[in-house]
Amino acid sequence: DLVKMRRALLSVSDKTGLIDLAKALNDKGVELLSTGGTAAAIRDAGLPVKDVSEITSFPEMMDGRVKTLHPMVHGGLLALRDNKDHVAAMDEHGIGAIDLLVVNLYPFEETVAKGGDYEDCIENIDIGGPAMIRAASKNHGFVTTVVDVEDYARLLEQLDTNDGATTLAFRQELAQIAYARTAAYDAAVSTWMADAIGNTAPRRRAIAGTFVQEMRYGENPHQSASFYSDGSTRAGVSTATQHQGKELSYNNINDTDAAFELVAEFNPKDGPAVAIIKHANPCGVSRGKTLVEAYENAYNCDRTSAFGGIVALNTTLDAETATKIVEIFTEVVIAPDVTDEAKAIFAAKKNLRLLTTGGLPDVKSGGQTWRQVSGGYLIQDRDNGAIDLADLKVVTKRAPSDQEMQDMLFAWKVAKHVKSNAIIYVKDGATVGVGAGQMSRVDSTRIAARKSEDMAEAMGLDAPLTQGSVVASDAFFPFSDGLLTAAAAGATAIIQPGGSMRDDEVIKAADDAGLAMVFTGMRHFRH
Ligand code: 93A
Repeated sequence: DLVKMRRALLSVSDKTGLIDLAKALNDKGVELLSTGGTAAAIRDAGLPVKDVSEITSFPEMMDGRVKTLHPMVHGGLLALRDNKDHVAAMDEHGIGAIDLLVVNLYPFEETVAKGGDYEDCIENIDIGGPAMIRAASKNHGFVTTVVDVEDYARLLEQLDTNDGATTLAFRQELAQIAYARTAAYDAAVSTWMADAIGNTAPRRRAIAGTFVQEMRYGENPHQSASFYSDGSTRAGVSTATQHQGKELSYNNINDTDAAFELVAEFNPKDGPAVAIIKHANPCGVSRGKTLVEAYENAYNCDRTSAFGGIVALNTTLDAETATKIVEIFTEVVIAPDVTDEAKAIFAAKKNLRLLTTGGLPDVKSGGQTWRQVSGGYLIQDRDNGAIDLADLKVVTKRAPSDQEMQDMLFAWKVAKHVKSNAIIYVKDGATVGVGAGQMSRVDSTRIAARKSEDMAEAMGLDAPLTQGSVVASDAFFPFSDGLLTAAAAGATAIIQPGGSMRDDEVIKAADDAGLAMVFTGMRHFRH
């Protein structure tokens, strides 16, 4: 199963490592064929190379749209060398076998990422490259396909150990990698087009991504893991710049994403906001007159859980806030930007990862989210649902005060980012109790209230901060028990979707307890 490399076709947009590879192949006596720009680069380096246009007897034409799409190329890649009809066809038409294909594609993803216009993106859809990659990979019994600069060294190693040949196992592995590349490439094209034409329906979408990095491990050390990009340029953990600290882990990426998407709910024009996340759920979210005040209030919601958390800010990290953050162990801090002073303060904490994103994601933007289940993928629109004052329906005798309204809208935004069943107590623009991920709503209500009691004790307060708070529930209260628990903890107003069979019972309980309650008509399950 060893195939000796005699003739190679090199056609690369990214010329990194090209000359070293061409030199090494030439030294091993491999004949080099190449397309315009690649051939010119090889020739400039003083190495012999034949233009593909010479073997096709056609010039590259139509701005390079047609350069390798020719039987002299595809016959040379696809012919089965052990099939006498194929060999006869090669002889008849003077087609020379191509044993090695080295291609990397027009930089479509990079063009999209750079904000290229429609025409630009279209021109950067590579046609000939994927056609050759798919042909050569199909014929991996005889042909070696390299699509990634990273694999040049491995190819040369193979040739060194096998006297200028590659093994079948190696060619199979490279073919598998090659098809992953063409699949991801076309998926990127389809995803870009869906966005460009405004098709936001989760139908007939390509599910694929481009490999970015391998992680040390997954959720647990016995699981391997990697990160794939879907080509999105959304401000967030996947497009952020890391300034210091170890590489992000699987859990870090997941939690940092949750943290930043949550804090982005709060427009910096309305003041600074901070979210602290543990295990993808917030353990404190707050606004503040200053960023440091927002951080301290978020921290005071649940100091115990904040230890080892992820901190997300909706505005530039300043020195004062940085000084506060480093008082406890924090895994990751993510912010749109950072001041030099804050950076210097963080520099002393080697393990703390600092990420900046240059901006906030648009929480109202569309797009899809998807998750895996056994046997397939579940795809849905991103939960970009939002409500404002006009959407709220007051259902109790007492209408909420302005302050209660403000806090309820704040709590509702947080509820969207808390695993169901989600219960969030908020007072003066800060969460004071978060109940997450419980199977029963009343348990979430109890847990959040109990945690607030613990905090009051730890902080030496007379009463828990849930006294005089408002409560958001991500879905309706099926019974009045949850609502009564919240009232017992001191809540004065409730925001919830409504829509339960027992709404009447729940509304009556609210009225009896003197609570104000509003219905949103919208649910925010998050599982
Ligand atoms: O425009 S294409 O789709 N038409 C082709 O026939 C073709 N053949 C190779 N693009 C084509 N390529 C691509 O050209 C390769 O995939 C590679 O990315 C690029 C190399 O061009 P050059 O050698 O001129 O720099």
